[in-house]
Amino acid sequence: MIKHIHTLADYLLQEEQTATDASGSFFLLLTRIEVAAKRIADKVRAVGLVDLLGKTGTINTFGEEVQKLDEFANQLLVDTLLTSGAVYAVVSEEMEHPVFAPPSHAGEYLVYIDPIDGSSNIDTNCPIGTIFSVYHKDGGFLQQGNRQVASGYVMYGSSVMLVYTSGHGVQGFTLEPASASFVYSHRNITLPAKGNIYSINEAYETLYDERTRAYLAHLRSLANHTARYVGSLVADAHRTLLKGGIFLYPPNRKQPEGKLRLMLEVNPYALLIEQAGGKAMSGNGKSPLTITPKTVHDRTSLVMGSKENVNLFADFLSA
Ligand code: AHM
Ligand code: MG
Repeated sequence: MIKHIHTLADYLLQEEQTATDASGSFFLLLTRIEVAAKRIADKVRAVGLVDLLGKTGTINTFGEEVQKLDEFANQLLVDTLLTSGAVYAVVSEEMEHPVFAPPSHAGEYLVYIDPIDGSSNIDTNCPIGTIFSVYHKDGGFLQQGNRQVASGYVMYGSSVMLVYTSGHGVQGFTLEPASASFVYSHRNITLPAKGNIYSINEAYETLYDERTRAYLAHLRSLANHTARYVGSLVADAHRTLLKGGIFLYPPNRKQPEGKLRLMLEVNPYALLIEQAGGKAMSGNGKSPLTITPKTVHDRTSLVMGSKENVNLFADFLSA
C-alpha cells in the first residue's frame, strides 16, 4: 500500500489495491480520462492562438452551434476511451447515438461525457470543463443515476482540477504545470451544511414559476446572501462544492424540462454533491439519481448544494 498519496496516479493505485467494488479496468479508465484531460487543458490554454476559438459552422444533436473546441475534445475523449480496453461504449452530449469500442477492445464500462461544458464561455476565456459519468454496461444505457460507478469533472480554470468520486467521498487533484501531474490537493471535499451564495440565471426570473420567484425574493431580502453565476455548470458547481450555498437550474416557461441533461450533467453532479454531504433535487423534489431516463439525452431541472439551503428551497416549493 502507498503510504504517501501525492498524485492522482498514487491515489488510483491505492484505490485499486484496496477496492473491493471496482476492477483494474476501472482505474485504467480513469487514467485515460486523466491523459485526455491534460491534452484538452493544453489546448484550452492555447485556444486563442491555435485557431480553436469560435464555431465550426455545424449544429449538434440539440440544435446548438458546435464550437471547435467541443469537436476537438469530443473526438479526443471518444478515441482515448474506446481504445483503452476498459470501455464498452461512450455516450456524448455532442453525438446523437452511443459509439461502441471495437470488439477487440470492448471493456465493461459505459462512459457518459459532456466534452466541453460551458461552451458559451470559450471565446471569453471564462472557466469551462469536461464532465464524466461511468456505469457498468450490464445495466444498459438508461440506468438510474444511483447506479453510477463514478462521476467527476475536469475544470479548466485559473488552475486545472480533476475532481471525482467513486462512492468513497469526493477527491480533488490540481494539475501542477512543472510536473504535469495532478497533485492530490483537496481530500474528502465536504460542503458546509449551509452557505450564503446562490447561483441561478436571474435573467429568466419572469419565466420561473411563482414559488421559485418567491424563493428568490426571499434570498434577496437576506442581508448575508450574495449571487454568483458563471454560466458554466462546472464552475458554478465547483464553487458550490467548496463553499456551499445553492445552485439552481429550474424549469422555466421556455425550457419546461429544464436545460441540463440528466445523464450527462445532472446525475454526475448529484452524485458528487451527495457524496460531499450536500443534497440534490429535481423538479419532483426527489433526488435526480432516482429518475429512470427515457433517453440518454433527457433533460431535467437541478437544484443542489448545502442541505439547509436546498431544504429551504423545498419548503418554498411545497408551500
Ligand atoms: P453546454 O453544455 O452546451 O455548455 O450547456 C450547459 C451550460 C451549463 O454549463 C450551464 O449551467 C448552463 O448551460 C447555462 O445556461 P444559461 O446560459 O441558460 O444560464
Ligand atoms: Mg457542453
